Amino acid sequence: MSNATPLPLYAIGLGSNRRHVRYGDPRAVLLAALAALENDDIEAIDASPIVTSNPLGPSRRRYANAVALVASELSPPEMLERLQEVEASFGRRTGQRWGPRTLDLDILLWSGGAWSDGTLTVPHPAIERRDFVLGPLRAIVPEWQHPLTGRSVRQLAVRLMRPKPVDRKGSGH
Ligand code: A4P
Ligand code: MG
Repeated sequence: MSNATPLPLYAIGLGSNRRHVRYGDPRAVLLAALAALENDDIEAIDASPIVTSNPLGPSRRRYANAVALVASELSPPEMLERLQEVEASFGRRTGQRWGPRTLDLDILLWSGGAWSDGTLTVPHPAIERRDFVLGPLRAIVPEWQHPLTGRSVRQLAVRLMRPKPVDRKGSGH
């Protein structure tokens, strides 16, 4: 088989703020999820260190987050379906938005560019506001350019960390 055309790449965000009965604490959940992501259609290329942070939103449990770089020919909707299967296999409960979850998998970036179809938006619209996404992303793909703004992950991370001229409290997500 020829490898002339490189496979498209995806950056997948992983988050957990609940123990799993078998795998253990959120860190262990993410390590298990990284392994579960790989299959015939999805090749693992790299994974970031795991970071922990306070929850954004109403949940009170701390999160573990990481980013995986994978290669796959799946389309974004096919990838989303696959991620939702993995979430379900980890006992993800649906219902409460932003509630505690054993495993949350988001498509952050896709080398094919942008995708938007009503149920799926790629790049993930909240990337630029979330240090728990940009930190791990920067550790593995600092030069990846956001297809809509042309800014690299490194630039986005620097922008987010830069002190704001007016530090308004409770400015939302
Ligand atoms: N969807 C649209 N675009 C995407 C995409 N790029 N990747 C749709 C994945 N899904 C996407 O997601 C709801 C629907 O979003 C999906 O069915 C899909 O069609 P969900 O995961 O079921 O719901 P959710 O996660 O509760 O809501 P949402 O808005 O996706 O929340 P987020 O953005 O995932 O944030 N704090 C810390 N510290 N760390 C975290 O990881 N995560 C959240 C949840 C809140 N606070 C957090 C963290
Ligand atoms: Mg999600």
